[in-house]
Amino acid sequence: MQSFFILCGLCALCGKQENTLMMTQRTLVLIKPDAIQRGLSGEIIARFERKGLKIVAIKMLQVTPELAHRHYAEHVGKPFYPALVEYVTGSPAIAMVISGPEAITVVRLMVGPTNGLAAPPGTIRGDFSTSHRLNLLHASDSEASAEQEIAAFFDVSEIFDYDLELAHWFR
Ligand code: FUP
Repeated sequence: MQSFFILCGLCALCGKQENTLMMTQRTLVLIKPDAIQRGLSGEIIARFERKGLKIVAIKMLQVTPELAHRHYAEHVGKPFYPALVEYVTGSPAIAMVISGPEAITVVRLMVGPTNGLAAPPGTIRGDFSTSHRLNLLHASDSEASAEQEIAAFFDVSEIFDYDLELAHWFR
């Protein structure tokens, strides 16, 4: 089997090449209105920070119906769609770009399955949601959607490129 030699995002810090398939990725996380109304945004952000992931962009915003429509385009026409848009546009949300090794997969694993009732304990939805719709947050599910969603929520000038000083204690 052919293996690829890929440099991880930390090579500039540690000065070594990592013989690993680990890829530094960026993903969009949207802390949705129910999480903010329930006072869970700090808990959610802290989980990503404690994991060793890096927040490279963060802001509060009111999701407009247009942005909701674009973000949930694949669900237009489904029975739950009107309630979904009403929920996500009904109160402010917090958008973040999170960076780290395999961040798209890692963040999705931390978030858990869509339905809070089915999400295992230890995941954010599993620990705090009992709802299919009010499931606290969104996280990109692929590289293509991460790229598209980051561009939809953030201008490039709002995304920061910096070194996490403690990175060598995480990997
Ligand atoms: P996820 O990727 O886990 O956020 O979930 P989906 O993209 O499948 O669904 C997007 C949102 O639609 C969910 F966050 C909640 C809502 N939804 C419902 O309200 N009911 C459903 O049956 C499925 C999804």
